[in-house]
Amino acid sequence: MIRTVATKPYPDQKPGTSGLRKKVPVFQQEHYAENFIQSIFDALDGFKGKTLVIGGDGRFYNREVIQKAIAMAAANGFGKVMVGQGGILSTPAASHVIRKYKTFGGIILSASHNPGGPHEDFGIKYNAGNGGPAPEKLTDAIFARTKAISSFKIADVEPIDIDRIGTVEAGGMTVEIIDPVADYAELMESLFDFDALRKLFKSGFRMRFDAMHAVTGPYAKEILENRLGAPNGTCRNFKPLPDFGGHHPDPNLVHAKHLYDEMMGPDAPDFGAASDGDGDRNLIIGKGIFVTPSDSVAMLAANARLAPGYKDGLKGIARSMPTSGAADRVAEKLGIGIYETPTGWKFFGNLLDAGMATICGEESAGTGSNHVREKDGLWAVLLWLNILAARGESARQVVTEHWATYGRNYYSRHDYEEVETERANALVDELRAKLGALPGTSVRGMTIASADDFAYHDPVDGSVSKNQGIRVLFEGGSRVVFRLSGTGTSGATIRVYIERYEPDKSRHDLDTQEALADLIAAADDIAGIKSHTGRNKPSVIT
Ligand code: VG1
Ligand code: CO
Repeated sequence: MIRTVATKPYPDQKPGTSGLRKKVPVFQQEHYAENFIQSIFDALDGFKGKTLVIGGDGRFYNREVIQKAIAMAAANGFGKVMVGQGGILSTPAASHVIRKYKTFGGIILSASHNPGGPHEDFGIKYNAGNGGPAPEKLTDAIFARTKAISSFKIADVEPIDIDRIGTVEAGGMTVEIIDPVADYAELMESLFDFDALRKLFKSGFRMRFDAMHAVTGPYAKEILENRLGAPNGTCRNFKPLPDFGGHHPDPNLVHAKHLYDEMMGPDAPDFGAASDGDGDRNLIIGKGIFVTPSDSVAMLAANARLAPGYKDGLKGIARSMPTSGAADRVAEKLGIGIYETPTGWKFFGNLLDAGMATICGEESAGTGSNHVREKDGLWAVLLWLNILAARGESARQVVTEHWATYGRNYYSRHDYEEVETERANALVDELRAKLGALPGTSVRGMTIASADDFAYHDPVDGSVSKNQGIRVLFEGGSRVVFRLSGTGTSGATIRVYIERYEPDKSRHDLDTQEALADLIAAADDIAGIKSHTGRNKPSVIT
């Protein structure tokens, strides 16, 4: 029943910031998905008879690859797989299932915020037994294996009915189809004050949650409407679709503009939120006020004790390097540790496992805590709601009071998408070459204090990750950061992160782009973005 199939390596299966992401037609090449899955198994040790979790964000090609993964898990000796019904498991829910049932690990099929469909994106990532993304050591081993693979193992089994909850046998292995929402909803109930949230909605609090036709729909519907009594219609676009309705399931100000417009409109609900393709990101918009993700991390950390799950306080806060320093000020005030990691959730795992950090966040709309080992969109939304309920205040009040207490970190990210790879590389190479000469020089009247290529020394396992983003720091604490995206599937995406700290309360109501105008101009002077890319404005401004 088990076949060993000869195969040839593909040279391009290097996992990026979060797993392997490619266009669907690339994944549909002969044995492409099988090669990568076998390479994951080959890079692991000791899983014979153990359990593997499998799920995805419901995008096009999800069901096909789930069947392959089940048949390959059986052939490779796993004892059991747990699969989300319909092939659905949000990234945070998968992380929770891995942890709750103490499984060996999990395979999550997702390209997150990237679009889906026959010509759009697909992705595969592996999460380890702690529920977190494979650390770099493992992704390096997987990549090495993909370049040498010559065969894979697969069991000849009939396709499993993944829509029916229950347990079946396949290729000598147990296959359990599980409710994708139940365990996760129960976890949320253990962390947040659901009674207070029910009261909030009962009092007429109005909310809009946009699931963007992605995986969070069933979770949001169950938790917000069924369990918390938010009125029917609170959740929009809640049915996961293989092509996300033709949109990008990316909760930013471009792709969730309808939500932004509604929240800025005359009849805006009290609170608006959205999540991405695989449910790990969050967009937070209060009535008439957008909350920058970097601020959101800081505000959630500052108020976390108001939620039952965090009533004893936080051990520490971790943020990715490009994320603003707003969280640092909170950590300082709370007297707890603050850690600065490279971009990507895999770098938070050790800090969470070691109990050094409780809340982690990224500027890219990712926030999470030690309840799982992934960022978690709905968790962030529920923590915000819990804070609003406990304080009896609006999002605007929470935000403005936070700025008054800590000062405001004006912050924006400019993305230049689908730039020709050679041009993007040239920009980075040139910038790298002149880093040493920048300190002491002046741009637009601002003096550069230091410039480097960020390297991370993991305080837990001592590993070092180099070239994680170029930082240019100015005297007075402002900075610009440049890095190339590791999640795109066509050309290169250049990300420019711009930050300025403003302690003066009377200057907290400026337009963000205006407040950062001199730094934005300086970034172009320093890196020659316009001349290298041939673009005169970014594709996306957050
Ligand atoms: C982006 C974000 C990063 C995030 C990653 C995965 O990576 O910047 O913060 O962890 O996506 O998120 P990059 O390399 O494109 O900048 V998700 O929601 O796409 O799994
Ligand atoms: Co995501």
